[in-house]
Amino acid sequence: MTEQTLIIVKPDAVKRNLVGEILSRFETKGFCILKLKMLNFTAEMAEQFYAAHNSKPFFSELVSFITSGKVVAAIIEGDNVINVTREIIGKTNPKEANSGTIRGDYGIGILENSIHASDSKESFDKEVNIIF
Ligand code: FUP
Repeated sequence: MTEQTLIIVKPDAVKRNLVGEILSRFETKGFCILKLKMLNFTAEMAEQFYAAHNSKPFFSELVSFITSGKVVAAIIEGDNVINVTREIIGKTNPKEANSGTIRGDYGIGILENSIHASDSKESFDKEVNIIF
């Protein structure tokens, strides 16, 4: 089924000039980049975006990190793109993510893990309204 997902290349990866390398993985997989933009998260956007984590001990670090530099957001379209993208990015913690996944190859730590991707259609609908 053709669907859409949202990815965000996070500040650690933008700072290391990995935007092209990361986006190319989605094009190589046959997915289409429908929308693309570079932006800075405000604290308000970050708090909304990560609202599901607002009671977690790492929440303030997460907001500080995502607002710490430019990010690149893209809407990606294709068959089963939500689940396939979660496989392409790998596990949340880069130390547990397989080699060949984006987080496995480029992630620095659980916070600076290079990329975000929506984990469901419901998350996509919420996230896309914050970013685009
Ligand atoms: P994911 O969907 O893989 O991005 O993972 P989560 O929604 O569980 O976490 C969102 C972000 O919170 C992660 F990208 C990094 C951060 N996080 C931490 O900093 N520490 C944790 O223990 C878990 C998540």
